[in-house]
Amino acid sequence: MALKIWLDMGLVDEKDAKISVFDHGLLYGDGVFEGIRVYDGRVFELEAHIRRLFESARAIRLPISMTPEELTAAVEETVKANKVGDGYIRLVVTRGVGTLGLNPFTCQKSGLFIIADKIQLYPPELYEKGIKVISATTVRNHPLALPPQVKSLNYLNNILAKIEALDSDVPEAIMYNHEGYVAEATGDNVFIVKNRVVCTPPVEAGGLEGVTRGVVLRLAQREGLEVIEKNLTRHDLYVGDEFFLTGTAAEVIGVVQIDGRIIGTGAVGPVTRLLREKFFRYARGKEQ
Ligand code: PXG
Repeated sequence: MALKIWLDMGLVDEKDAKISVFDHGLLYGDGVFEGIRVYDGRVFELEAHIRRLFESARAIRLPISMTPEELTAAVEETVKANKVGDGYIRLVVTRGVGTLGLNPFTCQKSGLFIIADKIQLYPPELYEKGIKVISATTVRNHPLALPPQVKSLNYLNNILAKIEALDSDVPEAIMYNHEGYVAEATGDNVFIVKNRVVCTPPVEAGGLEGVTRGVVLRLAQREGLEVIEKNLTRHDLYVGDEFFLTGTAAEVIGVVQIDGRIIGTGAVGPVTRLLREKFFRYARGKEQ
């Protein structure tokens, strides 16, 4: 079924949802976005995603043509118009149409579109068995270059690491920062469990402040687990009892091997399973 797309001011048919080849979002990757889940027709953590979008935009001096309240209503309307039950929203703000040349101020008006569609799920056995990952040689962007907290349209840094993963026949790569500490995966945040303590790198290590990460940290605390944010080395990943990734696309997924080293017993661990289960109950509104 053809989708209804929110384009700038309102909903249009998918066939009419077109943007200019002069949009700097396309010409320079100049823009910001959010990827958001819908569970049972309810938009997951919309407030957190809208807040992060506005912060990303502020950081790159990109004005958004709507208020956070108006944008929230536009997202809800797009979800309703497409009758999305379980799905995925892509909310994109581009610098807009300008002249050739990278001066962003030639763009008179930022562009905005919202896609609400079905989600392509990973095969269930991947979650059961866990995934293998590698350490990428591509270093995560330096925070004084393009801060990884900005969810920008320029994903080449992550894509180069993803290519390394795919070349090694694994689905994900772990990215390290310029100091050698774990930053994040290409589209997910990193967690380990060691002696029942749940550890994740602080945002300053060079990762996106993931919405899923935030939810999982809260759920882990609620379960009475000790939770700490601290710098992790590659060695820490190798010798953790459990290892998992969190993100809008992957949700909570166990990692059972990295760079040929088996993690823990080689199976998805009990804390990962517990947090995954709690995450779903929370996402589907079965637990507050
Ligand atoms: N790090 C990076 C670099 C990301 O892009 C995350 C961490 C996890 O953040 P959230 O807020 O999702 O828990 C992301 C999220 C896609 C897609 O289409 C990518 C993301 C989210 C949704 C869809 O590839 N990245």
